Amino acid sequence: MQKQRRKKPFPVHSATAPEPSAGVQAPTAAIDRKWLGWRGVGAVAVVAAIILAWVFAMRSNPPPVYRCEVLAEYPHDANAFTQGLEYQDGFLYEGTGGYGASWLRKVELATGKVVQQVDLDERFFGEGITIVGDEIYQLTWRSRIGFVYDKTTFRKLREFSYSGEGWGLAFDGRHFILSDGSEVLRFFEPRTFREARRLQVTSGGRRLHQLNELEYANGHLYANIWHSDYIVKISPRTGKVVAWFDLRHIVPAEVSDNREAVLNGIAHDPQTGRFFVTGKNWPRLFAVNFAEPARNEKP
Ligand SMILES: [Ca+2]
Repeated sequence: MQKQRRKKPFPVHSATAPEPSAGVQAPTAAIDRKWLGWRGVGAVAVVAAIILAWVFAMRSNPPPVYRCEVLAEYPHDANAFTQGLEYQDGFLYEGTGGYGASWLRKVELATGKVVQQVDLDERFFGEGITIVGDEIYQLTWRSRIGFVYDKTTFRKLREFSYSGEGWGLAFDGRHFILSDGSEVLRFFEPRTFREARRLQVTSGGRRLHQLNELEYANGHLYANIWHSDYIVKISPRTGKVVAWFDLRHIVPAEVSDNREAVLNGIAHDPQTGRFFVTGKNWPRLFAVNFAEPARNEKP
């Protein structure tokens, strides 16, 4: 609940303050009071103007929207309910969701061939994944348990726990970053998984809810928004969305009647600068360019 702020009164003379005993005010005292009164009104006007300017600045200047450029298309398993996506050295690492349909996979980019897979127990609904060194981290939706795997062997090394729901997961070189469907991203210490800070994400001054799969690249966070065909680019320092990327043109016709087959999954290839994106149960995966063109295309 938002606390209601009480306005602090300006330090002018109180109406109930005792009057001078002489009955007739000295002229200088009257001028002082009048002057202080005008000064109070002026101060209120200045404060009001500052607040209005701040509100206007927060509400205005929505971030630019860019149409995303498609560089290539690749096959994607339409049975994969994609919740986490990463890329390294020609291979995609994908975590999927669904009870009895959650797994972690290593997939050859060019062919879509699965080269390694570990299935989650059917009690768990898999969520976001991220790679840190030789390890892969995977969240679960509501079980508050995450799994750590050896990246080479896919052997489960250990588990970790966290509060709340797990949706998307990324690593910025210092902290894990976790989304949970709200507008708040939580940052966790890598060794202890203790919460280090929270970041509220806003776009044009408004809170942006339903943040889903994440990717950290080049000092920014990229996020899917659940049930949306857009990806946002977020400043991890301020939480402000600095750009929107329109991907409506890549949604496959095959999933148009499936409401849950939404755009989800972002992976960055630092060697080429391209990103890979796909969706839940999509038959295709795309290499795209998130570079911002010189000419802004408004939706
Ligand atoms: Ca990702």
